[in-house]
Parts: sequence; structure tokens; C-alpha cells
Amino acid sequence: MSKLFNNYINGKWKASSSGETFENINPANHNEVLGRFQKSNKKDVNEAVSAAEEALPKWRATPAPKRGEILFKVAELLLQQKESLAQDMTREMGKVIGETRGDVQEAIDLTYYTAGEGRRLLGETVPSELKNKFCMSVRMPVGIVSAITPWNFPIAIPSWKLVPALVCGNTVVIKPATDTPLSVVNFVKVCEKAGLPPGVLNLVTGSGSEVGMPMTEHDKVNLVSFTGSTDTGAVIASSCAKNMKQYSLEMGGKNAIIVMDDADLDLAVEGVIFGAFGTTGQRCTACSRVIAHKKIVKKLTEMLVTRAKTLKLGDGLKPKTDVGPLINESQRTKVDNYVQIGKNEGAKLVTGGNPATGKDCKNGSFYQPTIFADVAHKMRIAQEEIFGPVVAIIPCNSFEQAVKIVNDSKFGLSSAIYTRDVNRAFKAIETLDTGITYINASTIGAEIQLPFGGTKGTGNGHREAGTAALEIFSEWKSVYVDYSGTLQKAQIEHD
Ligand code: UN1
Repeated sequence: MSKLFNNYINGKWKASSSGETFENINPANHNEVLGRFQKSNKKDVNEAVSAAEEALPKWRATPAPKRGEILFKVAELLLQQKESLAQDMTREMGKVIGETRGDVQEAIDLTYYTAGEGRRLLGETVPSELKNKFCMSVRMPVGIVSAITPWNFPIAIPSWKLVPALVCGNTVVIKPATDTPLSVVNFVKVCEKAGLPPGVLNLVTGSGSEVGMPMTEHDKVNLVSFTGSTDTGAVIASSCAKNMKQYSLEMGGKNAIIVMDDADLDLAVEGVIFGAFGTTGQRCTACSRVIAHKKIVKKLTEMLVTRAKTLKLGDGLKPKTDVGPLINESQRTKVDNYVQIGKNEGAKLVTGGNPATGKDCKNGSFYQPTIFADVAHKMRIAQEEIFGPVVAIIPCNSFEQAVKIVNDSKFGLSSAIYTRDVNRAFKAIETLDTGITYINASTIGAEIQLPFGGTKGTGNGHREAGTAALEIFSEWKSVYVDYSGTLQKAQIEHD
């Protein structure tokens, strides 16, 4: 019988009231069960929210530098445990060990950076229009936060939500994706060991409908922070709007790399391969469109196909593996369906296009790195998020046309351009309608000290990471101190 994992509520590890569990399976080897996790329900959510409510007054009254000190400890422990956290993560969700180490490193970076906010949380002091009066703004916690996190960055993305929420003085209930509960259990254990008081952070595992929705609808929850699919984001947004709750959403992308005729093609090829097939294409920032100038499109396509064929698929724990599996069988079916759609639309399949079933792949959800050429930008494979190792090459005639094609998308997360022309690079920065733009680099690999998020259908205007995250997890309070000893009237006493 595989190991049993519990929820974490009010500082205690405990089973769900449902009495039921679900299995966590290695996507590289379906015979390996990593453990059984609690199949929780509304009752567990209510208990977790009550714990968060009870812990809130004391936590928000804890000086922010002290909250930051606990979070520094979290960062130190993550650093100490980096290797075992990364190994668990590869077994749980498949991406290669170098990338899972990177995932944990992203959480370490974010946590050190944001713990320091405990000694900043900057507000403003501004002059008053009246004499003997002092004006300032301070950051207040929002209250109880529900964090609903995805499986593709199972520790980094939870850290983007939990750490700023906690440093700002909120209490939290987190629900990890059902494919990656182990990484979040590991993260919560680190927080417990670092000395986070009971009730400040609570973990409830289970499905979106049984756990995620009650966490969204609960009337004591003040803010829902979600990363995941656009469909689920839309459900969360309408529920929060109805109940006047705050929400921050980070959803899909259809990220593009423009390759101009003056680009360093070797560099561009590495960027496209890393962006399209890194994390098996399962990043919101993954490169899924290449907009290539007609003068180089043929050569670039050949180079990409040659390079894609060298990629070694298999178990991400093996040091020679380049590309791991997809997260589960339903994602593999979805990717395969998109490949059929691409073929039916008339795109030219130049490599891949099938599930990978060789000896290193036979027990897992593997899919061949897939490239389509001669794609028209209105085709579904060039418009919809596939979330797999599939990239569409779209020829273009000019820089201006390339920008139009990139921007003709309902999403706006990440974009990139390969060019040696500095003027064109700056024009790209100005005109590409995405939250992130890379020059001579791939669409993936954002650093935590900058805002992360996108325009249009990618989100709802918020940015995570950096100091931008504080705008999500704190509320402004404006403070006026009148030390005149008289009744002074702003605006009215104007002359
Ligand atoms: C995501 O795919 O949701 O920029 C996050 C990147 C990573 C984060 C990706 N640092 O690719």
C-alpha cells in the first residue's frame, strides 16, 4: 500500500472527513504510485477557512519584519532540501531534474526576495494641502486568501502566491492541482518547520469542484488567487464578481517567437527548442508559435527539425533525458487531438505528431516533439493553447506583419524576437502586446524580481512576483493625522 498523505489544517495533519483518497501517479511510469492523498470536500474547506479566520488577528498584528524572518527560514530550508524536493517533483509531474531544480530555485529566489518585503512594504508619505497635518499610505492585509495552484510549476507557483500573501499579513488556504499534491505537501512541511503558526497556512487536497469551488465561494474568503486554465479562471471570476470578492487570475498563453532575416539562426533554434519542448511544452510561457521571415523560414524549419530529432525522451530523473512525459493521459489525448486538427487544417507536419512509445517511454504519457510548418495564423493550432510539445511555424513577409500576427491572439503573456537590429528590437518592445517580451532569448525563463503576467485573456490585469505581487495581496489604507488642534476642512478651506 502506498504512503498516505493528509491535509494540514490549524497546524495539524489530518484526514478528510470524506474518508476517501486519490492516487498520485508518476507520469513517466504509470506503475509507480507516489502516494494517496485526501479527497477532500466542502466540510474540510470550511474547517480550513475557520482555522485561517481564527489565526488572522494574531498574524496580521505580528510585525511584518517578524513575518519576514519566518519566511527567510522557509527559503533556507528550501535551499537545504532543494535536491529531494526536485526529485519528488520529477517523479510527481515528469519534467526533467534540471528543470525541477530550477522550479525549487525559483521558489527560493522568490522567498528570499519577498521575505525582505517584511522590512519594506513601502507606502507613501505625501504633503497635506493643510498646515499641521500629516498624510501617508500603508499596506494592510486583504484577509483570508484562497490559493489554487497548477501542476506545471508545483513549488514555484505556490511560492508566488503564499509568500507575498503571508508577508503582507494574510492567512491562506491552498489547494494544489490533483496531479501534484506531493510537492505542495513538501512545501507546507517546510513552512511548518520554519515556525509558521497554526492556522496561518492550511492545505486541502482534492478536486476543483469539491475543494476549489467551496474555497472560491466561501463568504469569509476575501481573495482568490488562481493559476490554471482559462475555462476554470472564467468560472472563478464570475463567482468572485457575484460575491464582491477580489481575485487574481493567471491563465493561458499562445506565446510567439519572431525570427527575423537578420537573426543569429543557431541562437534562435536553441531558443525555440527550449521554449517549445522544455517542460514538454507545458508552460504558460511556452513558445507555441514561431513567426519566421520568409527569407529564412525554410532554413530555420530544417534546422529546427534536425535539432528536435536529437531530443531524448524518457524519465526526467535520468541525467541524459531532454524531455519528460506529459502530465497525464488526458493531456496526451488533448495534444494528439490538436495534432489531428492541425493536419486537417492543412498545416504541414514536419516532425513528430504521435505518442512516443519506445522503450524509455512505454509506461508513461510521452509525446513526440512536434513541429508544423506552413501554418496560417488563423488556424486553431496557431490560436488555441495546446499545452504540449507542439509548435507552429508561421511564415511572414515583414516585421510589421510579424507583430500583427503575434498580437492577433486572445492571449498576451510572453513574446520574443530574434534580430540583430536594435531599432527593430525596441520597436518590438513597444508594439508587442504581451506582459513579457524577450530580445534574443526564448519566451520562457522569467525571473522573480520582475512582474509576471499577461495582457488580454491571460489574466485580469494583475502581476505576480516582484513588488507587483504586493498589489494583489495588500490593500491600501490612507492615513491623515491632523495635529492642528482645530477642525480643518480639506478642499473647503482652499483660499
Ligand atoms: C508558468 O508556466 O505558469 O517564465 C510559469 C517561466 C517560468 C515560470 C512559468 N519562470 O517560464
